[in-house]
Amino acid sequence: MPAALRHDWNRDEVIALFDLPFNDLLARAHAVHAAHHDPNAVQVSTLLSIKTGGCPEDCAYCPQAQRYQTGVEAQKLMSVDDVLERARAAKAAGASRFCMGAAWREPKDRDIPKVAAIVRAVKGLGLETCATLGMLKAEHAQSLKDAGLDYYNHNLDSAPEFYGEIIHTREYQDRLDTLDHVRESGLKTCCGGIVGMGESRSQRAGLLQTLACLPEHPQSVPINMLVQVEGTPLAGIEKLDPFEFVRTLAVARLLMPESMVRLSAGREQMSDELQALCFFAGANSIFYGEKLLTTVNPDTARDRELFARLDLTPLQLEETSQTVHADIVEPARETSAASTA
Ligand code: SAM
Ligand code: DTB
Ligand code: SF4
Repeated sequence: MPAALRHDWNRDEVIALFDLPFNDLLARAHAVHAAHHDPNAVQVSTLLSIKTGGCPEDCAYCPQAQRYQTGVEAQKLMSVDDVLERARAAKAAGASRFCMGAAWREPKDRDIPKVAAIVRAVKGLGLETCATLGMLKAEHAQSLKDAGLDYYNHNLDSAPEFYGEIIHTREYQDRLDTLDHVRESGLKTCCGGIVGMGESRSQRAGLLQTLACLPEHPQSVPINMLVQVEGTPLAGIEKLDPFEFVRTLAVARLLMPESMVRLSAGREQMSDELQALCFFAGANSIFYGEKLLTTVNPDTARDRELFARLDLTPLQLEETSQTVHADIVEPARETSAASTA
């Protein structure tokens, strides 16, 4: 029988999980994964940057911060029609959730009705909706919920004691406050972080410990491998051992058994074999589509083939199960059959 969810992890307990022999950790994580989820189903979201670049914040990893010379051009908020066109394409390609990102510190009052109109239109296509717009006030969270938003993404990004080395323009507590507003409005929470920013194992444990000790486990937990972008302060930093990334996913699965754990940014730089290990360790969600916000994601043909080779199927939304996963399975099986014939 699945164990009760815990919210009282201490740091040493989480570090002890990281310190398990790799195979023992993966075996335990996979057992918990299979007890709570179909281990052959992966939730598929498509990401769109609806307002790109020009951000006043100083997040050391981010290509959209105005102060870094990364070549990302600042753009205005996209129109409802332009977003809808991209959402229709994402749905046709097999995504069940459409995630919209804006390079804002926080939305202004005047932005909320515009984003609400976008959310309403995308929701009308029968897609789940997610937005990530920066810090959020309680009344803004409520307006977005009323417009049909399902999830709000706001990451803790790192352990509390490492955060100050990465971001100076807002506090860890600001993030926790936004998460309170999101949860209290009835929105589902998507919250995770980034690894490979020069943090220690104890600090990776600290990120996961903080996530698991929130009043509710986030329904969706994106674990991003830092995508190093030229011009950002973190470009050129020593790369994290990929097996340590797998350990991070496995520990996330053990701490938050019912959450969807997303193998998030960084897949373009990963081998198929590494991604397969991530799915075994408990990852059951990805971003699908050739772009994340500003950086490259694996092309859809590669992902379709990977799903076919690993016998993975996209998790379907119950109410739209007949329509949402049109392309992602069938063409891949043909590709795979052709390549193994
Ligand atoms: N501006 C909003 C905010 O920061 O809350 C929303 C968009 S922001 C780009 C969303 C998340 O993307 C960040 O919290 C971070 O976790 C992730 N991210 C940004 N740049 C990244 C990178 N180079 N590699 C991995 N993850 C990244
Ligand atoms: C999340 O945790 N990762 C996504 C999504 N939430 C918004 C963003 C990844 C961004 C990677 C860098 C870029 O493409 O700009
Ligand atoms: Fe701005 Fe978000 Fe990038 Fe930070 S992560 S610089 S807040 S867009």
